[in-house]
Amino acid sequence: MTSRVERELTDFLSQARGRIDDALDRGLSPLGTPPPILHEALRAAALAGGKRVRGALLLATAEMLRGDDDAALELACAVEMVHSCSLVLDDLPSMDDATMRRGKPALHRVFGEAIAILAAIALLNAAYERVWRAPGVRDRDRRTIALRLAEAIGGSGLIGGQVGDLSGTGRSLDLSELEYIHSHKTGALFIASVELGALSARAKPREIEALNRYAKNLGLAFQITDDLLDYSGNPDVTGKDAGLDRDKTTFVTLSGIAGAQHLVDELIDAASTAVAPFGRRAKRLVALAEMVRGRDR
Ligand code: GRG
Repeated sequence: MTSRVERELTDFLSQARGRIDDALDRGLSPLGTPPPILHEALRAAALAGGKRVRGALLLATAEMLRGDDDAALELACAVEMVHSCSLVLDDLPSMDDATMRRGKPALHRVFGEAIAILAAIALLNAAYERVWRAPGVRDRDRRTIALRLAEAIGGSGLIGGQVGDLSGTGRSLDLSELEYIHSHKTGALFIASVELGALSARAKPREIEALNRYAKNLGLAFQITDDLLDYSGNPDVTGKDAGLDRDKTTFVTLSGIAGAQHLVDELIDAASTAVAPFGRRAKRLVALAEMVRGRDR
C-alpha cells in the first residue's frame, strides 16, 4: 500500500473505531445499574478494545453504496456485540481456556464463568435489539438483516464452526475440514458484516453477491493470519495468548509459515478481484483487505 492509501485507511479505521466505541458505550446500561456485576462484565466485554474490523467493514460497505450512516453504525454495533459475545465464549475453560483477551484478563478470569456466560448471552440479545432499533431501515430489509445475522451465528455459522473446531482439537484435520471450521467460525461474521452494510444501503442482489465473495476470501485470509499470529505473534502486540492452537491443526501446521502466507496472498487478491466491478468506489474495501495481508495484531 502506498503511504497515502495507508494514511487514509488508518484515519478511517480510527474514526470507525471511535464511532463504534461511542455508540456501544451509549447503548449499554451505565455502571452501577442492578445487578452491577452483570453490567460491569457487559461493558468490559463490549468496550475493552478490539480492532472493530467487522464493524469497519460494515461501515465501509454502506459508505461505498451510499447507505444511511446512522443505520450502518447501529448495525456495526450489532456485529461487534456478536463478535465480543463469541470471544467471551471462545475463551471459557471448556473451549480455548484463554487467559488474556484484548490485552486484559479474559472475562471469566475476572467475573467467573457463570457471569461471563450470562454477559455473553446478554450481549447477543442486545445485538438483536440494535438491529431492531436501527433507524432508516425498511421493514423488509430489517427482516432479512435479522435473518442473515441469525444464520451467521447459528449451526451453519459461528456455532457450527466452533463445534467443528472443538471436535477437531487433538486430531489431525485435512484442508477441507480446516476450511469448513474457519469459513464458519470466522468467515460467517465477515460475510454477515458486509451483507448487513449492503442491505442497509438497499444493495442489488448482484452487488451483494460480489461483496459476499470479497468477505468470504477476506474472512479466511483473516483467520490464516490469526493462525500465523498464534504461532509467531507477540502477545504484547496481539493482546492475547500465543500458542493456544498447539493441539490443533492450523493452516501453519498444514502448509508451513511460507505456505500459509502464500494462501493469505491468494485470498487477498481474490477478495480485491471480487469488488473490482465497483471500481474506485471499492478502494476502502481493497485497502482493508491489504491491511489484513500484513497485520501484526
Ligand atoms: C453465540 C456468537 C456466538 C458464538 C458461539 C464461541 C463461538 C460460537 C464461536 C467462536 C468464534 C471465534 C472466537 C472465532 C475467532 C475469530 C477471530 C479470528 C477472532 C479474533 O478477531 P479480532 O482479531 O479480535 O478481530 P478483536 O479483539 O480485534 O475484536
